[in-house]
Amino acid sequence: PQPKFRRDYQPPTYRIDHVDLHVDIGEGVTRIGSRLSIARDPAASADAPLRLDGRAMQLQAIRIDGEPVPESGYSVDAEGLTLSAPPARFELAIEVDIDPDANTALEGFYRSGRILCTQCEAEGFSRITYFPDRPDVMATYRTRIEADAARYPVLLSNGDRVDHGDLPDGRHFAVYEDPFAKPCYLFAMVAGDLAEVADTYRTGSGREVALRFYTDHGSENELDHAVHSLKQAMAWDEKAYGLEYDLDTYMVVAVGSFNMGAMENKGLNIFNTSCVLASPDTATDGDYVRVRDVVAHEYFHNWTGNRVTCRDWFQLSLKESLTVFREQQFAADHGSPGVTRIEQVRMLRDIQFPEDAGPNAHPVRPESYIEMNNFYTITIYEKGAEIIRMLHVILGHEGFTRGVQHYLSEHDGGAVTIEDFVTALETAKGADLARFRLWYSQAGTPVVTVHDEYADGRYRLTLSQHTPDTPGQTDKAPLHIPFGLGLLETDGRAVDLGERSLLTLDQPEQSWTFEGLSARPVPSLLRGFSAPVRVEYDHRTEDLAHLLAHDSDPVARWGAGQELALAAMRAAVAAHQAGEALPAPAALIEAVEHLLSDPPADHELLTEMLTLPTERRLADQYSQFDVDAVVAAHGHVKRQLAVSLATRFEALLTESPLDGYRFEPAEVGRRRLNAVALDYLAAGDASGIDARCLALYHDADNMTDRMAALQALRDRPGSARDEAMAAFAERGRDHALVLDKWFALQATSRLPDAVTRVAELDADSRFDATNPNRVRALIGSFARGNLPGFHQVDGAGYAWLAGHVRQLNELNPQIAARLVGPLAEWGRVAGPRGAAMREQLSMLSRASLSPDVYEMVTRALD
Ligand code: B3K
Ligand code: ZN
Repeated sequence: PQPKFRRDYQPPTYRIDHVDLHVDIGEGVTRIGSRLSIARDPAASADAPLRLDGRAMQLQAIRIDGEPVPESGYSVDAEGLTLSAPPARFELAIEVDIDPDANTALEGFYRSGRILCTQCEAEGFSRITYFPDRPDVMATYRTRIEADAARYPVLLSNGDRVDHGDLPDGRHFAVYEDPFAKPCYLFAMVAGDLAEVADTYRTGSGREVALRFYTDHGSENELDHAVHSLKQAMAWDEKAYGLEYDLDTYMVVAVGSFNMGAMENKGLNIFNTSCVLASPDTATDGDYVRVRDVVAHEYFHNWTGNRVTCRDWFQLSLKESLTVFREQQFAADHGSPGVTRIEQVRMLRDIQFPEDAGPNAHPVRPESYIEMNNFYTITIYEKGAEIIRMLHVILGHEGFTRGVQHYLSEHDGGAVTIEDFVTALETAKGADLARFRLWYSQAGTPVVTVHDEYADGRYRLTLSQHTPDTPGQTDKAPLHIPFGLGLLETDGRAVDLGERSLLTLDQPEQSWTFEGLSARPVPSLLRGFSAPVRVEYDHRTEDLAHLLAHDSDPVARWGAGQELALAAMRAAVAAHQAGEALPAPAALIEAVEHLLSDPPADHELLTEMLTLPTERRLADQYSQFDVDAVVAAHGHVKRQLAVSLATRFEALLTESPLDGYRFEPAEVGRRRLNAVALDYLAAGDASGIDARCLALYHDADNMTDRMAALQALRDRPGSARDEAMAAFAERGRDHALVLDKWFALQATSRLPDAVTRVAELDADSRFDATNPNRVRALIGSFARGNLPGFHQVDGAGYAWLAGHVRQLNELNPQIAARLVGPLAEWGRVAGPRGAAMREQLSMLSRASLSPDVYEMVTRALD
């Protein structure tokens, strides 16, 4: 497979203004008839060929302006169809046959259980019909679907239904029109026997929008939260950005087999059930948050993505990062802003930083790709959103909001670039973002090194920056880094820094001096996580304890606790490697005890502060990490904390209210705090903990408490665990998402013989390799969430994963490619393990691979 390059972009030679689709769903085969209104770019030469993409389809007929095209007029290959010299303006009619039942890749038109549905982003439309499958070809669509009325009573496509009726032989049809020109990746259709939940929303300008949610019969009672979230999102976008919804209907369909979370098709979103269904009995508080935020995210795409879309896929972050940032703003307005931010920072550090330091490091605007689906990464999404957040900080809230509004009105209906976006913000605000743009082109996490000195009332702070080399990129230029700063006095009060609470670091090295201080201040660095950088500073332990006790910035306060814990864990790693007894984390215990004696009122914030850095974060502290030492050190610090503060954790536990589950901040905070306390009590082997967890499991009236009990029992062999797990499997019998949780618990359990256990599970009749959620629950959770199991010293975990990559390479290349990631980290794993991981990759590289897996494997081996 050959890569595509950003620099090779050429505008389309032919425009397609309108698409008329006739979809005839039959037994096995589906016939797609398309009529395309096409016009050549006046600047192009008269003999310019027209290239249409198309895969996995059988061409049945092709006509230009009603006349069959002779065989000499076109050619077909495995990737598409070329018309040698079509007229300047014409109507092209094509008929193809496709087979949704044979489509296990879940791209294009495919079956999910009893539902037929589409997924076109990034390049799935060319599995439905021949078409220029690129986002800068925008057309209006009219779609007529016909199918058996009993099997597929509900027929949906983008826009408004303009006609429908019965046909002979028990068939029926529906016609949809979408008045907004759109790229084909936003096309969608659905056919199935679906339950509907309907509601309405009145926009600020008084238009009534019909909201229709669809799901398999039996789960319609799990849609209330998503419907409510959608209305919140619609209202929020009006208030925050002045943006209203633009069609008369907004439809959402839940499907059980879906490669990602959800898809923002115009007027007809398609969702993974995991991101739309929620009920107290089946979804945790975390799931409720995710559903709310994904529903909002897809809705926000209607402006940032649909009304203004991407010129080409190298610009993916244009729509994704801005939409993620808008989602983050929405989330902060509907929960605890500090906690939402802390969770974003945790994810960046745990997952994005390692990606940016490994073989898959790529700029937020990549220069090349082989398979676009491989680029829906945490870097494009979350680092991209951090770039938008920095723009928000630099331009200020008003300036940024006006800039986005200006961008949307200037480019409405267009397919544009990241450069167009940055320019629009510059124009609106009159700012110069020349150096800032480097964030889009340079990969790698910048390191900001901090030095400070204090004498005679003067505090001098020096920041220097450096971005490490990444594959294909060396010698990076200094970036424009907004650096949030606080200085705390000995009594915990903050020095008033005025404008200098936000420093601009845009040189290799810069210094700032603060005068008139009565004592050496404690620096609170990178407040709010104002830039996606690593900070290197030789923290004093007492400074960290001071920040944990007093910092008014929740992110820096939480971060200080994380640093304290990491220091304790690093000391334990060193001792483990030296064969010495692991030291007691005295400073950490003291700081946490102090915290618990005067805890913040926000229970969610307290929970974050009590949650230790993950093993991943600890591993990320080393250029190469020692698996055994990391696992031992992490476990040791947690146990020590648990044992020393057992009575404190005990005191945090509270009873659930008797009036049932409510998804509201105070209750969420209470449940989270309970869960973390229970987790510590289990880690510290508190007496009676098993019985207590089992009782909580049985008494719980909601999934959050039930999961807290199961998680605490997960690594504890014994009858309580067995009983709870068996009861939970039983609950999952009729609910796929619950059973996914059961699989994930098994896969992440630290009980011995992890590989044997997961291998048994994939032979279990409930495992289904064609269902991405189940694959993620078992295989993804094991490879990413079970450090000792995956890295079992005989290499069995690596071999097991590689076997699944091989199997999925045939079934679902997109999912297979995602599972290469854990093996691609081989360079960071010390000792023979790293070599064994690499060996699995090179064996994979000799197999016949899909472009998706090929790209990930070759990058990992480079
Ligand atoms: N835009 C989709 C993701 C499509 C992924 C294609 N492999 C969902 C989202 O970001 O909202
Ligand atoms: Zn998105």
